[in-house]
Amino acid sequence: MLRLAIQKSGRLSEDSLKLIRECGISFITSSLKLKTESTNFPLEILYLRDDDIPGYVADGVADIGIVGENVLVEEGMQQLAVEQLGFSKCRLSLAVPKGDQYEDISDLQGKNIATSYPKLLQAYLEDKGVQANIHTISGSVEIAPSIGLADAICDIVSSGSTLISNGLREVERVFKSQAVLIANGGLNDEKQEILNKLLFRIHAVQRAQKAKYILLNAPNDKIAEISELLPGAKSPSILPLAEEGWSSLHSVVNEDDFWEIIEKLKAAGAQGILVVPIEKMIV
Ligand code: PRT
Ligand code: ZN
Repeated sequence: MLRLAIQKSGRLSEDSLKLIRECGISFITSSLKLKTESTNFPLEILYLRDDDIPGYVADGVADIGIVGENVLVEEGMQQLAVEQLGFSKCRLSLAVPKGDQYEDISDLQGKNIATSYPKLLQAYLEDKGVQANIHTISGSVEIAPSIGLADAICDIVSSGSTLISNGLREVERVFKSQAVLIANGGLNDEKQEILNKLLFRIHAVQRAQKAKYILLNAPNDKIAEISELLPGAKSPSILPLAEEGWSSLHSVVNEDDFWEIIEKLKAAGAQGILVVPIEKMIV
């Protein structure tokens, strides 16, 4: 049985559980429980505070875990990272009161900066050749300038609305983060095999999230031109329609180039275009 540590309650919890469920792994959750076992996969889930996850994985109390890269790197444990998971995207940024003069990072020379991420901030300032006084606080960093505790802050930002509502302006991006899967370096063969199975499923889910299944009708004399526009897994599947001279083409397109392709397909004579989500994608 592989032991997975996820955040008990916070911004990573829901998406971590969703990913595991999308991998077809069932389990019963209860807010009172500290751990659960899957009913159909050799996985046990431990619910922990996010800050404790890297340490527990490094010590082998948990075999694998899901945590923000910001926490992982701040704790100096980036060697545990297996792969980025694409959710809980955010950035660690420097911000100053919005009325303050700020041109570049040298304006922070000798200033007081409040943060919960002293190591990441220190590394950034050193890289830029700036010396500042870092005040480490564990929460409510955004109020530090207004209570006179600091001249600037360095905190996690996602939409930016917390900064705005506290009269602050984002001036530097220190670190980009997202959820990452981490693993203990010394897993035995059995556990490694379970992890490989889990990764196989995660990859299938991730691939499917980026891809869309596309179906369209085309006159037969346009099939070659339209097929060129459809990258697909291999080449499009082509089925004759009941109407003479027409075919149905099926393929897969990437979400990122989706709108551009649709325009081109229409221009090339495609009709009745349907785009549907894909649940899993195995290559
Ligand atoms: O209790 P526990 O210690 O487990 O949780 P926590 O309170 O330490 O962490 P939590 O749940 O707040 O965040 C967990 C992880 O989610 C972080 O380590 C990041 O990797 C990621 N994440 C993604 C965020 C945000 N987005 C985020 N917006 N973490 C925090 N915030 C906070 C930020 O600190 C600020 O207060 O949200 C506010 C800013 O949000 P916007 O949208 O107003 O910019
Ligand atoms: Zn935390």
